[in-house]
Amino acid sequence: MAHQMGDTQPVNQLFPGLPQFSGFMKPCRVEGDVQKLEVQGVIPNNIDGTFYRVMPDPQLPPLAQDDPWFNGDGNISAFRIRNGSVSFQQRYVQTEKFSREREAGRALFGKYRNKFTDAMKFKIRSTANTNIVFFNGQLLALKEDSPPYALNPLTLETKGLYDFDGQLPSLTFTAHPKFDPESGEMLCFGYEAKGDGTPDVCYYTVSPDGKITEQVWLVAPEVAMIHDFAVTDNWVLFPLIPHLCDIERMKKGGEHWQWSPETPFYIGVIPRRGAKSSDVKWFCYRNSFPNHTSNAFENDEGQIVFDLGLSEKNVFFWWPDAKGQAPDPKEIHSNLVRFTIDPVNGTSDLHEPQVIQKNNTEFYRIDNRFSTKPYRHCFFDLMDPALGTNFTEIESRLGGGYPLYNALGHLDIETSETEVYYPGNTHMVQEPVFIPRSKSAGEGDGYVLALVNNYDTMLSELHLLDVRDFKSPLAVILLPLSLRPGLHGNWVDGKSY
Ligand code: V55
Ligand code: FE
Repeated sequence: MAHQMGDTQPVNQLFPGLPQFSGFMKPCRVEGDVQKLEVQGVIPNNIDGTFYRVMPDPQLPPLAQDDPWFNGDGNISAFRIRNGSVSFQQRYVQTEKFSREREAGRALFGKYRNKFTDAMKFKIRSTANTNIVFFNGQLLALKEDSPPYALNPLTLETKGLYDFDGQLPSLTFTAHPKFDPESGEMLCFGYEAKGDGTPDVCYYTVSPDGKITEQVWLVAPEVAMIHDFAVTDNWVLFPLIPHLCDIERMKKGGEHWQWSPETPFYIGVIPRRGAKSSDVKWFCYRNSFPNHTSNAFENDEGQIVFDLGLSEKNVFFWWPDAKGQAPDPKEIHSNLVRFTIDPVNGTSDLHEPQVIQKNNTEFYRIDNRFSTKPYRHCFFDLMDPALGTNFTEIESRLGGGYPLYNALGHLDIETSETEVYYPGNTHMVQEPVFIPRSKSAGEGDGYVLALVNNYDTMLSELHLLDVRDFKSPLAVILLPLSLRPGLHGNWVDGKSY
């Protein structure tokens, strides 16, 4: 097409014609609200609260053509459920990146976690696109390369970057903080905590009123990604993903991460309270990819029981190894496994873990009242092609860039039985959240809520399940638009805000 007269610098106003920007992966870019979403079925009146979740959702075509899904701007969805009705609200986190690019009307931000590829100097490179948690009266929008952004939970307005009133010891803050169900503490860490390419890890805890309490600095054996972690009553575990950072590669415009098939899967373990840097023990298992954690706790022998997803292959296939090799996404499987670790007398080589759910699963969620404690119930996304998904019909609408799951699972760890909720032949599920039936309900007694992509209507739906009757939904809540696949979200009880 011809440029109009007077155009000096034509700005690209089209997203690249690549899988990660096509089909259901088409950027949503919507901000606004919809009152009283359509509801098929009935939402119980005792459900009162908000489901917050975040999706990477580039507001503008990226500088890098093949920009990965993980680099999009964080756009927060809030589903407020009360008296059997649902209202929907969505708003971008006003990060420095988002605001500068909005002002310029074009992308200025370069590659994923590579500041050397930016078109301007950013103080903070957070895209705030990975998790949204509620703590001490505000929402925190998280990206593991930066401090959190604080948001107003009622309006989703961005208040600004949040450094805990100057107390934040690390340059970075995990996207997967844990919450002690009894003390209300938030347990956190940052890796590359002294800047890009540094092996430093900082573990820190925050009291319910926002005071930093514990603070321990560690040095990791590699500059590796530490995406999720786990905590027990007395220990903290850091699983290192064998994706390594090389600052020299970054300076040449390369990727932040490269898969390293030679690197073992390390787990760093430190005491939860009063630890010194020298207390860290590094345990090793053969090269594999640690996915999201389910939970960890201590058994009667004082050993750590650590449950997480584990894959033999490089799950982040868009960041290949040094030879440029990466697995076919269809061949990436993750199983829920259980490592048993003796933090005091154990040798560095870990025993073979027990597979506690053998299917291809991810995005494990629990009844958070049992976080850090012995637990029995685990909810997750599951991919089982035998369930009947019509892949030929939906192939062209899936879009690319992330693994897909076609069902939700509920594992009873005591009986080893899994119940499956299969939403339909043209549906894929996003991460579930668990909602307790009441404050006094037993573990796992409650509801499960998850966003579902409907590739027939090309619209999003929220499916609400009762754990007591997991196979069919209580309610399907219909959205008038499609929400891009997201990462993480959390349920916040209506009495909290
Ligand atoms: C993850 C997601 C990220 C990221 C690092 O799911 C790890 C894992 C959406 O961004 O930057
Ligand atoms: Fe995650």
